Amino acid sequence: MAISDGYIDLVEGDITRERVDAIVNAANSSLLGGGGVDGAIHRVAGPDLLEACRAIGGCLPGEARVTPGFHLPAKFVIHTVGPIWSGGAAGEDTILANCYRSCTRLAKSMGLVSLAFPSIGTGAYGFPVERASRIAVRELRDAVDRDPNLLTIRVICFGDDTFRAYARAMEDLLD
Ligand code: AR6
Repeated sequence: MAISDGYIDLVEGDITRERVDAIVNAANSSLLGGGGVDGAIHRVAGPDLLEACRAIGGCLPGEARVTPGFHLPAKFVIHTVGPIWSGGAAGEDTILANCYRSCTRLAKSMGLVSLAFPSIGTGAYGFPVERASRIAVRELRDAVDRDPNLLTIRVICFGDDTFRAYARAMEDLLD
């Protein structure tokens, strides 16, 4: 399943298969791997990715760091760290928005023009997907508006529930 609003291509699938300039990883602050999309990316990229992450030494929530993609079809991996959901009054929205901004800013500084994002924060970290999808859609549309060189932003949803939440957010947030 796939839809587009002229800013974002929304796709149901597996981000490790994306042949783009960079895929985004929903990592943790250690950058030393984990489950979910992080585990999937490390499995396909191979052990060199862990070494590259170890050399970086960590990443604060809302920030982003880049490594090569190694055995992935994507050239680079942009690692970002979402907020750990604790009810929504602890700055989670801002941290999540900062994740998207940090990733697109880093991509722009490197001249990368095609990016694929997972649904950051909505798995192990527990961010409600309806709320997260609205933040993601808003931030990614703003990024496209700010950077005319950004050709492609894909959001890769793992499963139908996530896809439907993002599709609703794209529809509801049309001006
Ligand atoms: N392609 C695209 N999306 C995926 C894939 C995939 N191959 N696999 C899972 N997802 P999560 P978080 C979706 O838990 O909530 C890790 O252990 C998943 O269904 O990966 O930011 C890290 O090391 C969900 O919709 O990331 C951290 O410790 C979305 O990706 C922690 O989890 C995000 O779920 C980060 O938690």
